[in-house]
Amino acid sequence: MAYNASNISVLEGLEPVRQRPGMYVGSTSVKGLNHLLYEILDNSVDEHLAGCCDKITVSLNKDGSATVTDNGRGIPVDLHEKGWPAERVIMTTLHAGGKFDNTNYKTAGGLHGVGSSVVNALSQRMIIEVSRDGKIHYDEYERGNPVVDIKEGELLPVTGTTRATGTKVTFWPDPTIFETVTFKADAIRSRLKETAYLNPTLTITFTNARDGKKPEVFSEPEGIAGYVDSLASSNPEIKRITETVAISGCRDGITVNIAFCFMQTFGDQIVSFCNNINTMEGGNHVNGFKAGFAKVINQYARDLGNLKPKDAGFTGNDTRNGMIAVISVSHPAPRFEGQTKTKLDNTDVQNVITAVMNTSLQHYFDRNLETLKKIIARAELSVKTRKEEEKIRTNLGDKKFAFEGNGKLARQESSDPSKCEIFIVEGNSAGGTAKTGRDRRYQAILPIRGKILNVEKQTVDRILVNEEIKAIVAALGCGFMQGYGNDFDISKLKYSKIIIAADADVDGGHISALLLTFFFKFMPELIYAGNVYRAMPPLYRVKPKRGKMEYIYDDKALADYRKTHGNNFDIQRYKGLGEMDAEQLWETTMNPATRKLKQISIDDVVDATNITSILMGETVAPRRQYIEENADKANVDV
Ligand code: 28F
Repeated sequence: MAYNASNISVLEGLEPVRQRPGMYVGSTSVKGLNHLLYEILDNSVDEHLAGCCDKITVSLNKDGSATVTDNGRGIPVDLHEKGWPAERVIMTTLHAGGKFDNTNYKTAGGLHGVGSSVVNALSQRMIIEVSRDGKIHYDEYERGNPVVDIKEGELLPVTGTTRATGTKVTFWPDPTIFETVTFKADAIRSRLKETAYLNPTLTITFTNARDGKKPEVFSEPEGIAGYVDSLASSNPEIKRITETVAISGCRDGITVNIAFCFMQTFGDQIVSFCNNINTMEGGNHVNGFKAGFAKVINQYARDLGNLKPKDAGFTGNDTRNGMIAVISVSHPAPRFEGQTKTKLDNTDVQNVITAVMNTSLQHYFDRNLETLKKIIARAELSVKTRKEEEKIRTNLGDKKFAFEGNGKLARQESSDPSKCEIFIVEGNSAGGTAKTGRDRRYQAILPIRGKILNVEKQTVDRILVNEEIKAIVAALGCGFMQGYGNDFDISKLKYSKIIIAADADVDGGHISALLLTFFFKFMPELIYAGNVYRAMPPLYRVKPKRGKMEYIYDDKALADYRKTHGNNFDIQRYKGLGEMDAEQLWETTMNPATRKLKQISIDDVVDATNITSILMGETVAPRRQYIEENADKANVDV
């Protein structure tokens, strides 16, 4: 079709997206691919937030496309002042800057539809069907270019009549842009579940045509209280202390919903959102909640006599010992800051939170004294444990809270961090082979006793704090948590790459998940700075009758290999790194020229280990649990 002048100007609008997709969807990996779906989903959620939609369906289709439908009002199709249908303008005009280039256009309601033009540009094909005014209006695009032939001033073609209203978008991601066009269904499921918790009157139905299972319905009328309950029941080893408390409030157009409960463990787990966006780096809503909660608990503790006038008050941490909380804020004009644009920067949200604390929370405690007393008792326990820590630190004298190694580290020769790598290898056998196979000029090996992490049902922290963590922290040389004269300082890191080399099996996955959660919880800067990697050892070694031996790294690659080699080749499945000899380990997993490494990003950690185990149960502050149980021994080696 001949594009006239007005099309050209609109067309140019999308060109930057295809030139630099990473600016708009973060990456062209499966994460960026899933992000396309989330952009479309967000538009339907915005229609829900506008109070006009209560059903959304998401389906991954057999032909690789994805379809999202909502029963909202339907994208407007009347002519826009540019002379084109509003839907066409929305789908072909690039709105305020890219999501990932510091200008954040995501808000609740009103601005919806802004992400769909990005999806359009990055899809080899996209079909829009709008049910509105009794008709189904149809539009279609290829790589952002309209293929439905209408002239300026004309309306979209109508392909049917309907009494329903809503929007249906089907898109085929562009394989020339994305490394893969296979959506990651699990990540989508957890996103839909999270969206359902944050929107209690919304029902989301998910169909994955590829797995032939029946549709899954995500509907969480309990809202974030249900979210807290699901987090609380995710670690069966940890018992619940209180029921789930739900409080809320609204002021100056800002709505705050908070739910929390207390568990028999240390540390807190606070998951926070603003306008359905996971504010992973926290922000003023989280800070406001922490400060407000501590103030209320201290006030009650004094009123009830738990704290004498001369006593110091509870610290914020004391009052949140074992807390699980979900904070969901809706804000008309949010500002996201931080390294990954997931920190809420608005200050006006603080006084709304304080108001909620001083009314809704106090009303609850006044009517549920038992719950309040349990929380105060947790705070008192925390103070007692802290005093034990003080005692231990003083009898440690001024000796730094040193993490001495356990003698298992095979150091490299160079002392230039920018060149050095450390392999944290699971299992002593693989550790030995790695020491032999490595390039000792730059590569250090630290074997960790993989199996011990899976030993019966001990909580991880008590195990890790004794052996593995001390050895890892000592080897990295950049300190640990704040406090104990050993503060984390990334500038002291001795390695540019920290490579977790674990088996590709379930145990290996568990080990690397635990190490990732440890790094994420106690040394997140290592992940933000991109220092953490996971070695991706091959799963198979294949040798055709005639032809050279090859390494196969995943089942998809094996399927492809079978397509070209039929079945006439020998195959060896690697169950663990320990099965390789030094030469193979070097070739497949350590040689920078041939190995495969996966650089760990923050969402890998979230995906891989499910936010729950990161901040809860398995990786609570290791020292506290250990000291709490061993405080009576004189020379506790913390
Ligand atoms: C499957 C994806 O995109 N749903 C959408 C609407 C509804 C309206 C709308 C969208 C430009 C910026 C106003 C309808 N009637 N699902 C979707 N549903 N966009 S996207 O308006 C976009 C205009 O805001 C809508 C009255 N007001 C708004």
